[in-house]
Order: sequence, then structure tokens, then C-alpha cells
Amino acid sequence: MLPFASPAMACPDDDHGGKGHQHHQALFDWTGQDWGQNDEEGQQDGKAHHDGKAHHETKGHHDAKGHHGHGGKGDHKVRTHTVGGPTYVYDPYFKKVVTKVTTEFDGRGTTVRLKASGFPHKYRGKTLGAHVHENKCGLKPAAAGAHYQNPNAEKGAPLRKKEIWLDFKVGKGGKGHATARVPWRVDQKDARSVVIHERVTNPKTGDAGSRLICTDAVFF
Ligand SMILES: [Cu+2]
Repeated sequence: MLPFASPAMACPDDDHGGKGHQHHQALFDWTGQDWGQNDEEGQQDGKAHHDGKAHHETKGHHDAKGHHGHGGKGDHKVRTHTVGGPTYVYDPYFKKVVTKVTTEFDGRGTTVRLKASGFPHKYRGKTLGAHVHENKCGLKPAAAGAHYQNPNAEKGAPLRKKEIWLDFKVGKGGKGHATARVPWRVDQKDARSVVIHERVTNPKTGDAGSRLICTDAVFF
């Protein structure tokens, strides 16, 4: 049924040996509510691989005539990408999960939103780790590679300052979501997916256990 399932697959790339010691409250929205969008998108059919539909759009803060306001300089365009998933599910226990990854770049920073629904009842109240990873999702959990890290990060920066973590709590109804914003452009050559893991991310090591679900993502 699944092309590949590796329940005990560790996440070897997840341990960066970092010295991060901060909690990650600032970047995350821990509430288990959804985004107010349609939640009925996901009757899964049990297939592990889904062709994520990607929507790309560019919209300006100003109208098409482009009147220039305060400051008069800079790029006012906001670019967004939305990819529906999951692209791969590695543990059949989660085959009903539906994901959506939305990315946005506004010229100064990048916002990543992860929305997931369809978690089994047992997972309600649990917090799962999730991160932007460097490669596209693949048949094997390891295909997504290591955590994305900002290539321009200061040396010795804590992991959560240079990676993008999207840990979320599964709420009532089996749904969860998280939003992270970083003050830089995330280049798509460095970042290609969002992986959901079996447990909350260890703030020191970045480890979050096995990879459950991978969703391709598009960056800028
Ligand atoms: Cu990860």
C-alpha cells in the first residue's frame, strides 16, 4: 500500500549539535485552531503520494497604477505560494492527514504557514515537531535532507534563529497549524519541503524524532 514505510527511521540530519538554549515561543502560534479556511479539502484516498497543487501569485500592496506612498522606495510586491499535501506519508497511521504549506515573501522577510488536519484521535493535545527542510520530499523519509538553515546566519547562532520550526499542537478535531516568520528571504535552492515529526522539537538539538509526513514547499 505504501511505497515505503520506515517507522523507526531516525532523523539523522536533525541533530546539528547546536547550542541553542532558547525556547521557541516567539515564532510560533501554539493555538490549535485552524486558519478559518475550508477544512473539507481532504478526503484522502489512502495513496501515499499526492501531487501537490501549487498556486503562485504575486500581488502588490498598491494598485496596478502603482502610486508611491511613504518612503517611495523598495519593492512592495508580496509573493505567495501555496502547496497542498501531503506529498508523502511515511507512517500509514497518518494517512488521513491533509496538509497545506503557504509561503510568503514581502521583500523583507519570509512567512511560512503550515496547516494540518486529520490527525488520529490519540494525537489530540500532542505537540508535533515540524521544520522546513532543504530537499524535496521523496519516497524515503530521509530524502528531504537536513533542516533548512539560513546560509547567512551568524556563526554560532542558535538553531531556532537560523532554522524554521513549525511545531504545532494537535487540537480538537485533529487539526493544528503554525506560522513562522524570519527576517530574510528563503531561497528555494536552500529550502524545498516541510516535514512533520513524531514529537516536539528539542530546542537544543533540533531533534523531533521520526519523520511522519512530508509536504513539498515553494520558496523564493
Ligand atoms: Cu524536521
